Amino acid sequence: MTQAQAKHLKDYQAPTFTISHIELDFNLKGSDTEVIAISKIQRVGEHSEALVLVGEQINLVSVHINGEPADYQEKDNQLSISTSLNDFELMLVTKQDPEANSSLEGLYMSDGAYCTQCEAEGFRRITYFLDRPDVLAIYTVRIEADKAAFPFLLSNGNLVEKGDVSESRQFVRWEDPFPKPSYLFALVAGDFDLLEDKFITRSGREVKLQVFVDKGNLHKADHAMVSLQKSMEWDESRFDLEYDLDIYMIVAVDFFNMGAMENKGLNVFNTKYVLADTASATDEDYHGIESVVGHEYFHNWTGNRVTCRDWFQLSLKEGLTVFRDQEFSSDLGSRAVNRIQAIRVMKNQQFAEDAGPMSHPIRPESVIEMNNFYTVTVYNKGAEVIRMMHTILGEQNFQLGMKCYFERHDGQAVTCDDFVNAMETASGIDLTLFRNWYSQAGTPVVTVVDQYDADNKQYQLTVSQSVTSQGVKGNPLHIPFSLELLNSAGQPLTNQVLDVKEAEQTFVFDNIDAMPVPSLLQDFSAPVRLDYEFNVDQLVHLTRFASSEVARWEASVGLFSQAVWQNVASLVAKEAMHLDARVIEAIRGIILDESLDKALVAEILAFPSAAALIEQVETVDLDALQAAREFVIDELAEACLDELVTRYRSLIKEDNAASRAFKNICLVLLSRVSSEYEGLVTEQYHAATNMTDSLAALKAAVSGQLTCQQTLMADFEQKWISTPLVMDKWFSLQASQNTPEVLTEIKALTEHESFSFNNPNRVRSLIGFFVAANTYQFHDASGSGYEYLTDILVKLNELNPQIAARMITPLIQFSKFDDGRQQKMKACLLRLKALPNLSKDLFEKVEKALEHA
Ligand code: B3K
Ligand code: ZN
Repeated sequence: MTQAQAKHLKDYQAPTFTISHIELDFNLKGSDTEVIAISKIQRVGEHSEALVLVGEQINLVSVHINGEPADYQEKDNQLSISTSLNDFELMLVTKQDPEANSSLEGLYMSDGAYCTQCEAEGFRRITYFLDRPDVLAIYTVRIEADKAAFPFLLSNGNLVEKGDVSESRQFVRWEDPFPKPSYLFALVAGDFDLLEDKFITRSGREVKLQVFVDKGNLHKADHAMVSLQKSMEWDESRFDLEYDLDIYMIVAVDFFNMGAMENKGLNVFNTKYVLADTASATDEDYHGIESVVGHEYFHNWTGNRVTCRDWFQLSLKEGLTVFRDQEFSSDLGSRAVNRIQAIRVMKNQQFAEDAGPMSHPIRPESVIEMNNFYTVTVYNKGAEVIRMMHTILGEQNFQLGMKCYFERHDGQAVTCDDFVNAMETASGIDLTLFRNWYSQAGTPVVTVVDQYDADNKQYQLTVSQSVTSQGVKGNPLHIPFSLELLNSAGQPLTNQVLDVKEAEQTFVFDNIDAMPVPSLLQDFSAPVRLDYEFNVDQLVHLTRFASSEVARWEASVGLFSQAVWQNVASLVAKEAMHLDARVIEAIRGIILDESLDKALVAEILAFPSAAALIEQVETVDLDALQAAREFVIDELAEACLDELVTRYRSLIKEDNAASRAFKNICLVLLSRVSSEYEGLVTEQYHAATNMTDSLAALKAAVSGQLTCQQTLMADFEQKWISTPLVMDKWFSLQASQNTPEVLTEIKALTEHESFSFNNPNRVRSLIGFFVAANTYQFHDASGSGYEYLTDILVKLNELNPQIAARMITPLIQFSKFDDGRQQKMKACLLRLKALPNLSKDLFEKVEKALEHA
């Protein structure tokens, strides 16, 4: 039965009891696993209410208070305990079967190892508890298990005791000195290979670093270890933050619902974000590992030392930590490329979320299933909001604000307002209007109209803003609007950040000799849609002269997008398609410009995806879009053939990630123009000494539908059949095929020996990839893609509701599609709504989508 009770931020109440200490005793015995929890509980304030704890999917064996059987009631996942005591010890005994737990929340098994995932509300699947982030307790954990099968028994904090219970069983005891909320609790028991190293903090303390991986994978743990060391060093130098325990552990498991989890001192990671060697991981994988290892490490201060008062404040830790990991990657690698990738997530995914039924402010006001709010809005728009504060305050004031935040709140569970207050106090800058970013949903539209007055040598910009979310109009926001003005020779006249605070404002620039070309909203200085009518000449000028590399990329996206939409219009008007020679020349110039960062050129030549283009318009004719997009890319590739071949041939000789990225995009473009280049593809595939190059060759073969495709795919499969993370890449490639047969093939692949519906990585790589990235085939007019996704969701609704709710996204973002497709998507949602056992996770999204239908 669905329990679909929404919780509201406005109803927040402080806890009426608190728990200062908890001693957990795990007796790991498969389906008969027992947990004894002894908590020291204190009544808060004067009241006579019962103590109400929450628990799910566990069997209660006994309840004692101060050693005596207690008076309790267990109903609807709540354990209500009546007592007049103000300060007491509660002992609970519960049993559960981790092997039967396919939701991967609470205590479960991954490939024979026990592990836990408690955020957001998984601890209640371990014992009845005050499972809310504003109850902070000191944890002591005893784990007992079979010695041979589980040589490593891990939990948070420091190992204080270890011994044998019998010949076959051993125990350990861990103590975490830092009070923490239950969502940061973790336990792992298993047999692993272990990579050990250390880090000396700037105050001279030695921290033991451990990375645990599945047996046989030790050689793939180095990059994660180095990334951890770099993260520790960076947090000291840029944020003045030092690690606080004597040990930091990372465990990689293959069965995991998301990327990783920042449990205190014991991070649990998806293998995807740990394991790498050049043979099996791409440059992109290496970058992802560095960024996620950093992200989880940075949580130790922004999340663990200072945590959230309630889950509505999730962006307090996530927005801030994403901002920190983005800065980490940008300080270590290319700032422009990292920024471009972050902008893509915002424009392609977050804007779509904000335009759909799941639109919510970065601090949501109402939630049914908390797991549904680990969103691109809370994380990525949340990070943009922190970035805007950073832009408004500047690095120095921002760091003073961080310092003030930790001085005030270390060891506490606080709100987003507390963070903004600290920034305001430390900088002296008024952030009153800025706070609207936390409470308002929707993507603001910033419209710019410019005018040049030759007599007075004045250039004038009128900037207006408006935001509506689900029909509700919002208030003006404080928008840092970064701009550069370029003269006709490409020289910068000014580069500054305007403070836009009103519904409409005019900015005047004096001593401007001629109409300049404006680079607007540089580097995406605010998460808004920019509405300004650029013409082709202006965009070409910007691709050549904008000081910001990100702005050059943006201008190229503008050129490409305009070309596609003009051709869509031509198709609708039954006119011939055409590509402006100026666009071709601009792209040719970029391919030939040796002074440009190769990684940037690769980003430019990646051209906006169908999904990215759909985000630019209100409604879409998918068939016309496909034809127009393919036409523009083909025209560009054909026109630049010689240049692409030349650059490809010289790039082959270089051995670095940026050159590989540029070279591989050349190969993809060449392979779509003519089968003449098939030789280059097979040559690269066979000569490749790293996964980046072999996978790129394979991609070129699949996207160009070359005859070698089948042979290469079969070769790859046979080579990597025992490496699950590489098979994920193969599954995604299969799912990426833009052919009508792809759905039949996907169905067959769910029977493949490497595939399992129980493993989220496999499900995401095959089915998740198809629904999210194979836009044309998923949205086939027959509705077959929608029906298939619905069949899968029915299955996952029982197996793993969190994954089901993640994958439903393309089915609820239907507003831009034609009536026929919309009707078919809605029919699928109705089918889900009728399920007798619909999970809270799917219920919340299906209901919202149907409300907006
Ligand atoms: N905090 C975790 C995410 C937990 C998701 C729960 N459904 C990972 C992270 O953001 O670092
Ligand atoms: Zn996080």
